[in-house]
Amino acid sequence: MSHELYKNLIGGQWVTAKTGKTFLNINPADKNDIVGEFQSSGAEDVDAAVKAAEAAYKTWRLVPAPKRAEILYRTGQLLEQRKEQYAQEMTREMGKVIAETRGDVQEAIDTAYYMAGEGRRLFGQTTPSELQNKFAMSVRMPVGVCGMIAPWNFPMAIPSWKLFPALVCGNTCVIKPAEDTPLSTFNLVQTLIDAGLPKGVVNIVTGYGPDAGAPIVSHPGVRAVSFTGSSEVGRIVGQTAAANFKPCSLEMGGKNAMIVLDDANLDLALDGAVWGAFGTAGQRCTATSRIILHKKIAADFTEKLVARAKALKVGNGLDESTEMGPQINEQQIETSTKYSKIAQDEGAKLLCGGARLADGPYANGTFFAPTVLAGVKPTMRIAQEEVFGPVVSLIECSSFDEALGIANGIQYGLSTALYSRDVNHAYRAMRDLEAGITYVNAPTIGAEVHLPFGGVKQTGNGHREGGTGALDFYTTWKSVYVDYSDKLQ
Ligand code: TXE
Repeated sequence: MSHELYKNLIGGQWVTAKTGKTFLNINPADKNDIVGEFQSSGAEDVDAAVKAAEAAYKTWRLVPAPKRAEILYRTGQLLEQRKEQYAQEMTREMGKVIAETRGDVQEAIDTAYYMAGEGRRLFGQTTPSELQNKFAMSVRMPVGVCGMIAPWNFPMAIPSWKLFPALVCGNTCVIKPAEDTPLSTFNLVQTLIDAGLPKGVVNIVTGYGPDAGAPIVSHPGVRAVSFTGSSEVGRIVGQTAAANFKPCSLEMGGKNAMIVLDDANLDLALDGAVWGAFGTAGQRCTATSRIILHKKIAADFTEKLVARAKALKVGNGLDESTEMGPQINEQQIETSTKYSKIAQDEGAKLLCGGARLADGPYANGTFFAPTVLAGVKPTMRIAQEEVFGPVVSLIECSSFDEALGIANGIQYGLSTALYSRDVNHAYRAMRDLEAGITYVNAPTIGAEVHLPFGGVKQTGNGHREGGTGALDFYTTWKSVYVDYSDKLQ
């Protein structure tokens, strides 16, 4: 079957990479289905994209913010019309089930409308001055050209979290989507263009991380970098940005805990566990990967969770009845397989899954069985390291205090959940769980776009996407003093 060739978007033109190389975007549910062919770009292509963004910045920064916002508003409207088509294409390139890819596009729609509203706010401050006849204020200024490096697990939502606030603030952008899911970024940016975005304001360069991502981070014309991805790459990106004195937003991994106490609504907790652990086939930075169970309810909860995990319908996400899609690629299969084995070697008990699904309908894809491991101890590698697959660890505890200690005893700090009907426990969880996000009686996944998103400890470097935190990253403060005394000082 023939497939489409996609080109880089530089200065409003669709151009091939100077490298002359391309790569294929393949459906993880069916390796024979080629979604598209994309440019495998290098430093020269990035340089051209940055120069185009610098040229566009000269005029875009002067467009009034409410007018920039109108383009985002129209983008939201167009995305609503295109939602089903884009969701289907996203499931084809990423694998997650169609209900989730509809949610991914919806997240971009919500972000478009939310950031469109910010175009009429972008508040600064007026303050008293120390002197008579002098006025003092602080105003938000755009940063300039922003570089964006995106992962594959939220192929449209995450690019929208980066692009939309950057644009409303008056920045221009060079974005590199993940090599596994570039099409959704093209769909998003095409929608911005159809909504009236001027040429060169957003530029797309596709390719592999070291070839096309690294030059974005080090390019002197790029004034800020936003990265979502692995901790290993995040460290390199952060170090390069720091060496060049660039603001850099890093959002990386998680090892998210759900605590279930003996006074919890167990059915609710069970639903939260299944969705949190196996939604997006476990490939979320907020996925529930540790469930800390009070020993009084542990046996009952475990039995029901295993039954639910075994009953999940795994398959092609385009089938409406599928509950869990494939892993994005072979590397993710290897990681899930490796950690299932490491856990057992360290003494955990495999209750279900633990292996690739390779037969019959699964033969052409990268499918992994929903996996539950019991008897996990907090110090085991499976309880400490991110798997990013449908693999959940069950850890028993005897008290709420012990549960808090286990939940906090990791290097990450992204999302956490407590299931309990005790209001005192709920407020203590809110205060004491070391994480950027805490849910009470809800799973570890399900962020809303107008709240800050990000983590503490090694999950990130303190910046937030979503909410007004994004505006803080994509603007820089300028203090302005106006002396209207008409006197020599
Ligand atoms: O991530 P990478 P991968 C975690 C998760 C997963 C692991 C590997 O644990 O198993 O990362 O996934 C670009 N300079 N998360 O390999 O490599 C790359 O091209 C600049 C968590 O996909 O970090 C892609 O666009 N850029 C995460 C992006 O970085 C580079 C979501 C992410 O790729 C680069 C995804 C370089 N040297 C994975 N090398 C989350 N927080 O949700 C790669 N890239």
